[in-house]
Amino acid sequence: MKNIVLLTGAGVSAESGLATFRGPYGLWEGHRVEDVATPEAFRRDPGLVHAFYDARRARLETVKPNAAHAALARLDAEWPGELLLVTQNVDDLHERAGSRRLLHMHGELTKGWCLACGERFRWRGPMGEDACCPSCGEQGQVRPDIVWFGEMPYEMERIDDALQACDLFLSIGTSGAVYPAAGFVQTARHCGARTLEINLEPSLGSFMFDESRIGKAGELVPEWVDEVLQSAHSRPISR
Ligand code: BJW
Repeated sequence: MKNIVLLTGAGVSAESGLATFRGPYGLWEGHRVEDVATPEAFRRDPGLVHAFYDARRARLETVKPNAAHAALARLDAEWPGELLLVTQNVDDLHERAGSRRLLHMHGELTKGWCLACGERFRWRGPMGEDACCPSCGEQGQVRPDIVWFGEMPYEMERIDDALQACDLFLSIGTSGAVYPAAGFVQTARHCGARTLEINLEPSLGSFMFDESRIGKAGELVPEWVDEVLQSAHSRPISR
């Protein structure tokens, strides 16, 4: 086993205190994510959509990475083969824990995107409807750099290449409700990878995995990382 692709979802950040999207506490002030995370919702009611992301950006400053983020960062540092951590999460807890081989397929809360000049830039604090672009100076054209429903997730070619080349695909803390991420297991499996999921409950695509470990990411991910690193250290990897 040389090449690993990891997919994370909201469940990996739940024990840090960030809400997941679906399930009993998955609503934001009565709105489903499908109703606020769309370009149509932003055109219809930009104030509502900015309020959703401004509240989550503020919350992000109050939370810390948990044991699952830390274990994945350790794996990144110590794994001698190829590794790619693809996160659907827009929080920055993986990078704060130390992960480097990481990409955010659904964008980042800490970035803005100017619809006037196309620039993307770091953003701290509230954005709101009147935000001014730090690049071109245009006001009211800045949106969160987030991939909404109907928009193309970032870096799909790089992800697809990694999935086709991986020996092990691990999905952590995601319900399997949103595509294309929900289909990654099929690509990896089709290309011969072993597939494992770690989730609090069986995901919608659970039947497609070779193995499911059911429980909290903060407990099961460090255990799994120990197992994988022990086996790598006892069996040198041929490159
Ligand atoms: C724990 C835990 C603990 C809790 N330990 N576990 C029909 C079929 C196929 C596709 C489609 C379709 N109709 C429409 C589509 C496409 C659409 C889609 O998938 N829709 C579905 C609703 C069906 N997808 C898209 O539009 C995507 N783009 C696309 O397909 O582009 C191609 C294209 C473009 C244009 C034209 C034509 C084609 C874009 C998807 C963008 C998703 N964006 C969001 C919001 C933005 C980011 C943000 O605001 O944060 O991303 S939606 C939201 O869901 C967010 C998440 O990243 C994403 C996934 O959620 P996740 O992470 O799985 O969270 P939950 O809450 O669902 O699950 C958490 C899990 O953790 C649960 O299972 C818990 O049990 C578990 N858990 N605590 C371990 N402690």
